[in-house]
Amino acid sequence: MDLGQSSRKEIEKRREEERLIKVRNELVNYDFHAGPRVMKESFRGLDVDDIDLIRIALIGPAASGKTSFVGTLQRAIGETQSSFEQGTGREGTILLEECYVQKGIRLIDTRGFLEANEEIVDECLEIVSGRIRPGEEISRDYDDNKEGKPGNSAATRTPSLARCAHAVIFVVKANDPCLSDGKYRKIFRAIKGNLRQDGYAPVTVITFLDELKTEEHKEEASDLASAVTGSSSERTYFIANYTHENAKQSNEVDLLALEILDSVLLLAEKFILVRKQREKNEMDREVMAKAGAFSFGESLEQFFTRLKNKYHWTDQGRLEALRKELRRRRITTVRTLRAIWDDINSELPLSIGIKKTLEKEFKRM
Ligand SMILES: Nc1nc2c(ncn2[C@@H]2O[C@H](COP(=O)(O)OP(=O)(O)OP(=O)(O)O)[C@@H](O)[C@H]2O)c(=O)[nH]1
Ligand SMILES: [Mg+2]
Repeated sequence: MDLGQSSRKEIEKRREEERLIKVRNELVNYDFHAGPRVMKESFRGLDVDDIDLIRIALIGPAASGKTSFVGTLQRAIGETQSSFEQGTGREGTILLEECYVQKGIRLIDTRGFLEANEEIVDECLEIVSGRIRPGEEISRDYDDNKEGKPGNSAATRTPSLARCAHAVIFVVKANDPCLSDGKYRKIFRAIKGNLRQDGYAPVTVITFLDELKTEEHKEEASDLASAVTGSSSERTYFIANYTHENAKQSNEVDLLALEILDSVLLLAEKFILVRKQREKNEMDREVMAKAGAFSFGESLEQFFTRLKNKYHWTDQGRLEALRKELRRRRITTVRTLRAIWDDINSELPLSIGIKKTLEKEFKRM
């Protein structure tokens, strides 16, 4: 290595260290109420006092590295590691565990799935919605009794937004043969479809990065994982977890783990925003219905009618498809649509003209 190369490496190393210190500092001091990642004004008029913790659920096949990822994140942020891998050859996590990351953030570590069946979809939804509580066993008695359902007694409780997960991470192992044989594709699609309706936008974390030796292997793993979990490449991350065998501190690992946490926090906040807005709309509607009055403020329907007249939109089919999709996602106000526009617009049936017009109108607001 010549001198130029070695000093370039030094500079890169220093930059990485500086970035790590900055990101770690921001995350250690993260406080949803005092300084959320989204603009604080977005929450104006919404009561979020009940959200005491941001909860992030980890979901994925058995032995994909969920518990190890919790431990990795705890180490990366500078906390004492309380989560440890269970070792290979036997099933690891069985009880649902809420793991400390920092004062306002918890990771929910779950029981990995061994097979792909419909009950797993229900189980994931029960966990995410908070109907299975930390410390409870993730019961799979339907394995013995096909009539049984997961969650049993817990299914009758309806937890509040403060109790449920606010973001979801799918954890898959790079080079897992089950990713390429299609076993999990249907199950992830079903879970994701249900989660999306509830307002979640899951990300994917691919573990075992240390076993991907070349960029091509990495790309291949990313494509495979995306095809299975349905997460786009921007929402797919890699990590080489700390394990008993690989326990040496690494700035690169710490930085990767913290950057994942950072982007997931933003999604969690957007989820809270959308759900709180929905709750408020429902409450407003109830009040209005009782008072027998029309709604004040502009609903999405009124907004579209106004724009249709203003811009002389003629493509009724496209507009109707867009309205239908927004109704399906239960987005009913202009404010909500505007807040999550950047995240969802690529998934909406939009013509270039409608997209441009909407963005122009959002800018004006
Ligand atoms: N090389 C390598 N090994 C890993 C990585 N992540 C996890 N492991 C190993 O994979 C095995 C399973 O890890 P766990 O963290 O227990 O997996 P899990 O998803 O929590 O498993 P369940 O709780 O059974 O669903 C352990 O032997 C870990 O040491 C990684 O990034 N690289
Ligand atoms: Mg585990």
